[in-house]
Amino acid sequence: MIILYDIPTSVSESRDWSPNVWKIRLVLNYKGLPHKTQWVDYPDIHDLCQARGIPPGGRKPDGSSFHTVPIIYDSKTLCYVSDSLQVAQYLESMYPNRSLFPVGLNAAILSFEDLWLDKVLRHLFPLMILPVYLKLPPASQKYFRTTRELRYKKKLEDLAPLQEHPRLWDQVRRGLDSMSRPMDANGKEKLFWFGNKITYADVVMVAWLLWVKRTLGTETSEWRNILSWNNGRWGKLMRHFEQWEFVDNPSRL
Ligand SMILES: N[C@@H](CCC(=O)N[C@@H](CS)C(=O)NCC(=O)O)C(=O)O
Repeated sequence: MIILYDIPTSVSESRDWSPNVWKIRLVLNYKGLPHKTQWVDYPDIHDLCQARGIPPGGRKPDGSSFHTVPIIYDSKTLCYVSDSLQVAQYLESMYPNRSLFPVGLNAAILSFEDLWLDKVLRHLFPLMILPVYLKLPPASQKYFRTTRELRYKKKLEDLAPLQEHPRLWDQVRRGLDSMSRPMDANGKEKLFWFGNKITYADVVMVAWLLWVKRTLGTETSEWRNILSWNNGRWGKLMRHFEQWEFVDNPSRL
């Protein structure tokens, strides 16, 4: 059995939201690997890792490291693994069925997240930080506000003032345009980054889009817009991945 550590929201019926954890949940679900989520609040991640000797998964701009989820514990190997890419590669090497890192594509897949970060994520961050904060339980909220306000040198409420939203969402739209263009070159009807074959690059895109979906909600105009952009490309991708969008077992969304 595999344990997947994740940070909960305060909403008991939909606790999952963390994009980095969703990458691994999607990999586990895609590969059909049984697992169970263990919830841990932000301020407790450090102690958990210290106690179990789990290496840090995050790096601050000053170069120092910090502990992060996702973390998995695999009872088959008695191993803890942290950092989403390392976990994904570990799962690929231990459980190679339904490969997400096809031979010959490793370099392209490993560098994919930097591209996605540059084109899309950096525009999404300011828009998402406050909505994420509002969903967290009090202990995580306090930690999140302190660490993020230190990182961004702004109050969370000032990261994306309402009057700036149209401009910021337009940047997100243009970022997604620039990801859609190379995908269109594979063929407009092809759903995945490498055309017909699902890889970890698609998992990365879907996990970050799930972050938006689960944080803002499916009824928001922002989410509906994303689904419709680029001739519905993102909507089609998300619909395809719905079969792996569950927490722990397929009956729990
Ligand atoms: N490089 C790490 C980054 C993971 C990460 O930043 N996780 C966030 C949750 S989405 C976290 O645990 N942050 C802990 C903190 O901010 O103290 C990965 O890809 O797994």
